[in-house]
Amino acid sequence: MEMSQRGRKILVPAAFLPLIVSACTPEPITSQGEQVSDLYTIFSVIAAVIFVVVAGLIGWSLIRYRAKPGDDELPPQFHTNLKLEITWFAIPQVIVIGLFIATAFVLVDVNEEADDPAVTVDVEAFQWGWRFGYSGTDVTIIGIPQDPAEIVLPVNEPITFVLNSDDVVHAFYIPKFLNKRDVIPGKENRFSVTIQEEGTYQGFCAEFCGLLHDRMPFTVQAVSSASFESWLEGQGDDDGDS
Ligand SMILES: [Cu+2]
Repeated sequence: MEMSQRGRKILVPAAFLPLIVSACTPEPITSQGEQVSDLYTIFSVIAAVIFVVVAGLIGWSLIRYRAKPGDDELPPQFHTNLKLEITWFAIPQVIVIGLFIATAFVLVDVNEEADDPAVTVDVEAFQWGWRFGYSGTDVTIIGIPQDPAEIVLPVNEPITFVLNSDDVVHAFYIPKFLNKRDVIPGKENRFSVTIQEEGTYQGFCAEFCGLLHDRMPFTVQAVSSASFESWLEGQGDDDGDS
């Protein structure tokens, strides 16, 4: 009786592992981020089930086969159980192949560039700030440590970011996108997202790039298409100064 209660004390919290793990992931606000988040959840649930089964079996065999008073000899020893060995080889293979396929599908989807993005933002990173150019307009928003950039983007429309660096390697990171891309001098990186929720989201440089690396935050404000259009027009009137 005491054994099963103790077992339950360990196994019940273990069942909450996926919740604990997924709590570490920011709530995604893009359709691509949602796919990544779902993938995390699948991994977490499978990992939690494996943990519970393995820990449970170890616990059970420790208790069930423990030495009892008067047990002076080793229990019968045996080796080779082909069926069992094939089973415990096959199960992890199936799980890993399944996770690999699921990951490949998500990666292909997430990396797919929008055919006809509503907005293309040319992002240039430099020591230490960002230059955001709205392609097809002369609107440019520049952020420096004393005055971080605030950019505005529409929701429910595909947006493509084109990343370039003036100097060293930086990384473009908006945690709520669940997406982080290196910004490499001489190599253009591109990705597309569709933001699904209006709001203000913080962005960072996520690659140590020198003294003021930590002073490169920027803000993304996601608004309705109509608000975005009028904001963009307003920026044009100001000669694109932020
Ligand atoms: Cu940087």
